[in-house]
Amino acid sequence: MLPFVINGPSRRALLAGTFASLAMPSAAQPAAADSGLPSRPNIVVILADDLGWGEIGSNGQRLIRTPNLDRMAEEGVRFTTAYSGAPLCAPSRCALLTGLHAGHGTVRENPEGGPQFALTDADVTFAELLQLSGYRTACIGKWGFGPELAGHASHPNMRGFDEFFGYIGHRHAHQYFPKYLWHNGSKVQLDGKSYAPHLFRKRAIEFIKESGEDPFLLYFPTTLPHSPSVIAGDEGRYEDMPWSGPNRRHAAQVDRLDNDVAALLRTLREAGVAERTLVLFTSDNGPHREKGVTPELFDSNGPLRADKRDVYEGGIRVPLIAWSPALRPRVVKQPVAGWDVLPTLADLAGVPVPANLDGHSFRGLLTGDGAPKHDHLVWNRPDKAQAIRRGRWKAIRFAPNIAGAGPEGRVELYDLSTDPGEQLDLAADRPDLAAELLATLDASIGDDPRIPYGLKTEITDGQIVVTLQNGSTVPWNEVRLGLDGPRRARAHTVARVDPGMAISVGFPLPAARSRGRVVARADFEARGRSQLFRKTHRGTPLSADAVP
Ligand SMILES: [Ca+2]
Repeated sequence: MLPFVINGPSRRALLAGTFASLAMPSAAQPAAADSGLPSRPNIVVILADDLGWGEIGSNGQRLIRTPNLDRMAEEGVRFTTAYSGAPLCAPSRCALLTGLHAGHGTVRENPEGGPQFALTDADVTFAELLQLSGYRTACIGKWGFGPELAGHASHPNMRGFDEFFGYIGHRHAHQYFPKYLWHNGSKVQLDGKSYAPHLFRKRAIEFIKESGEDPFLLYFPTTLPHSPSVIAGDEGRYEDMPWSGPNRRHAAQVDRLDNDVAALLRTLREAGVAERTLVLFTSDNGPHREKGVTPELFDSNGPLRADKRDVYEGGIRVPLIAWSPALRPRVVKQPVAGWDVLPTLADLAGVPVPANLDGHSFRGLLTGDGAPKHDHLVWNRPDKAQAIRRGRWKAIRFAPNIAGAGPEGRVELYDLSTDPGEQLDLAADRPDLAAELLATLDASIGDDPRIPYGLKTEITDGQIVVTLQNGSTVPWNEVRLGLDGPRRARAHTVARVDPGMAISVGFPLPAARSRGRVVARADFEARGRSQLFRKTHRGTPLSADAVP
């Protein structure tokens, strides 16, 4: 059977408009010689849940001790002005994983009583990019998108993670002693007596110890210190503090988080891989005030205003620390955002970055080489409040009848260079500036279709069809498509797949007797760098006689 080839623009690319108009700096530049980071490092992303900017010692915390995070910040790169994608869980995680802010991302709100919002097949996560290029990938902790369904497009196994262990939905993650957790496509029944953060730490340590030749990505979205303030055992050094029970236990949760981070760093060192690993530590939004926790006691937002759910700085500015023995200590004041993480990780892994992202790589800020500055940053909770920061200025627009706003809504304007606490509203003095910022905000929100990216496989007409979709900004040259697996099919070569284009090649199905794991592969060159993408076929059984 001859291979067939379709080399044409994908449907979505046609919908997405012109590539020529894209001005986004590409993350796929060749690595700087003196970058200080090894090529294709292991990557660990630790995401705290509802940890405020001011809740770690290196950002000025006085009551809660975080000696391990403080040491990490001292040895590594501490960002003073890092923002989450949203002031609450699901949209913040969507931005982190997909490189899109909440004006473009798939998930822009937490559900209010309804089902958990889902990621889709169009969402290319940082895990998918790294998995395609040969990283071993795991997500251990709270995923935060529904439904709880194996094989669903929103399941972490379908979004680039070889391994998933944890909670799928965010409400389930409120149970610190869960009755079950998901491991890949199965529910693991538990006795309700195991503290989930302990299980997560244990599995993450094992995952690091399983390091082999391939680099790895460990995404570790812990539930700490999200409410309820449940800990395992006693309150440790906070037991005798004259605070409410929830506040003592909240402090103990942060202590536990600090110890979990220490355990992961220790494991990296003991496994001998620390030198070629980059660890990012951040939080998904500002501090919570739930179930008796009072952020005022701890000054959890530092000098900033408000907390979780607000688009004031306290809701969206978060700790961000980058650590690797290969990095020199530095403090970075340039604003970066959660949607910069995907392009940064793609840059580090040398993978062509998807087109139409909102983020930029901040790799150069880790090494002192500099990185492109955002013209503006936006946060979008359509039914509550929206915000935009451009340089020193920040404008906020509340939805009608929200937060004391009247039926017309309310606009506020702050100069963050002189007023980081957002106390002096200048909207009445500078209505022109506020209007200009809000016009930019409005133009930043939309539903651009995503351009398909990556490798996919499907079984049709007695063949396994491998499709390579160039959803990046640069041509992919000398493309060779083929199969790994029980019987290596002969590769098929084409000269070039342009941005927005796809190529499909059909290969004969492996015979029933050799049924097993089949892996599609694409070898190509992008911007002078050779690439190898591999993807394991999922779904339909791989035998000729199983095809209807
Ligand atoms: Ca959160």
